[in-house]
Amino acid sequence: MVHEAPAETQRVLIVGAGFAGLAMGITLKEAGIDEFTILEQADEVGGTWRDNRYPGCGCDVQSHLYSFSFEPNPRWSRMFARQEEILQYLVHCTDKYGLRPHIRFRTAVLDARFDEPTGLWEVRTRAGDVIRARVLVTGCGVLSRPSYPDIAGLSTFAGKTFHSADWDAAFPLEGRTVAVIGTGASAVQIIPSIAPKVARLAVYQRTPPWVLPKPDREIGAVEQALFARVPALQKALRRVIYWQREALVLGLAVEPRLMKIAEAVGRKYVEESVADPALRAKVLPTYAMGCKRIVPSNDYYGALQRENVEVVTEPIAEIRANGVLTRDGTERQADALVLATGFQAAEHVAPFELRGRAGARLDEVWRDGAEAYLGTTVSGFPNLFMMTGPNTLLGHSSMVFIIEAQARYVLSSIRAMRERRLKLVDVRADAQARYNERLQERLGKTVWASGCTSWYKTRSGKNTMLWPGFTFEYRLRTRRFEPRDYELVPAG
Ligand code: N01
Repeated sequence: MVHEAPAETQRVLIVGAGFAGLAMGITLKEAGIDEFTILEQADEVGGTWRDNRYPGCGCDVQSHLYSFSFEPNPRWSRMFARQEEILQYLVHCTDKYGLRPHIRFRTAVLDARFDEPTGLWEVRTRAGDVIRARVLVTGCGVLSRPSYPDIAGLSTFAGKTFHSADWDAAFPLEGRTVAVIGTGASAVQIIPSIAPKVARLAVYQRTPPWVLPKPDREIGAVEQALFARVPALQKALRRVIYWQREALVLGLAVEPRLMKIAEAVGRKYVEESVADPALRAKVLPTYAMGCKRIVPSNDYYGALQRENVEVVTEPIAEIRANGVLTRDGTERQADALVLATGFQAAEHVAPFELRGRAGARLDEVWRDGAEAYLGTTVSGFPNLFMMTGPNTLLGHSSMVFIIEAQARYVLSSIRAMRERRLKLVDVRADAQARYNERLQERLGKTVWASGCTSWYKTRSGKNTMLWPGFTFEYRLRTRRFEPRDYELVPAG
């Protein structure tokens, strides 16, 4: 006989305890809303900063900005903190804001179904529990599902295979012959960190990244003490960093020709850093800067010029048991293969099976590319709010800024539901369509549409990832729930 556990009912159910889920929890708590639960599949908070532990892992946005506005950390040890320090910060926030009692660890969600008569989401966990919730918030991240390259013979490799997002620190790379596939943001951090340790390193580059110098440095005890004593100083620094980064939008999204200025800086950086003209030609990108994410690094070009490092631009033909064969017939031996090949992002599939009104499945609704309203709500999926949903990502600044804006928007929606005694809110299809039409029109004029391939776009070329403008515009537009954009169904 099968016993179904009785379902419990929550006011707000949040999935994921990374930056987004934690921000949502803190925002609710600070607003006096205590009836919420966060489901987390792992056994600690941190999301991407818990999972990505590859050598050299850190943030390429300055920590004074890449942190919550309401929880400045005067003790950042460098301008661009490393993974462990960011993870520690998130653990600190979890404890300080009393979120731990709200989090159910080791609880993965299997699926969620909207029940129209009750206006509740029914969420099933992998363990078979059913949790009902008036409001469901997904904070599952976009860059959480590793992308494994479709290269012939990959599974026949006899050595150790790592993906950047699933690093096995127990496997020492010292003295090994290593192949790294990919030269995106993750690879640019991994390569300089492992190059001095390994015997030989072959970097398989398909498209070179635009690299700019990174204004990184340690932050000494005196400066840290000053930030602790005079919080206004740290706030001022945060503002400076914010506006410096926002200025990039002028080139990325307003007038792409302005990117030529930044390209000149990037080209000069290559010329000054890379002595060998053949290597210079290999690493100098031929697409517009910013079309793919710009990667800051002070040690990447240096690492590529080490005696034991080789940059291979010949396409990979296949992976063999003991190495990598390129199309020119050369086989390079390898005992470890590092796949820095990114994430399955742009298809923006639902994080788990989500069924909205009339049983519609989100992955089917999104077959031709993900779409939402303000990157947060999707028509036909009432009372569902997605953190870092379609077209909320950034190519230039801190996602934490967007996450905070979104959390406030969700709070405003929850308040409206409570004040108006609503059973459900469902964004109007016409409001969502108009919003996306304008969004895609704007994206068509940006540098991201200038002809490169990137994880920002679906296979058919639709940019489902990036916000098309300044981040303050996003914040203004999400400052409160607008009832006229939604179908509102009153309770009973
Ligand atoms: O992944 P990517 P990532 N054969 O998709 C190559 C964030 N992040 O993990 O460009 C050969 O950028 C692919 O080549 P190409 C950040 O938002 C942030 O590095 O497609 N090569 C590319 O070089 C970032 O943008 C931080 O031609 C293949 C690489 O693999 C996002 O994560 C740090 C291939 C993939 O690059 C993803 O970055 C790290 C194949 N079959 C990451 N398939 C911060 O600091 C793929 N490639 C905040």
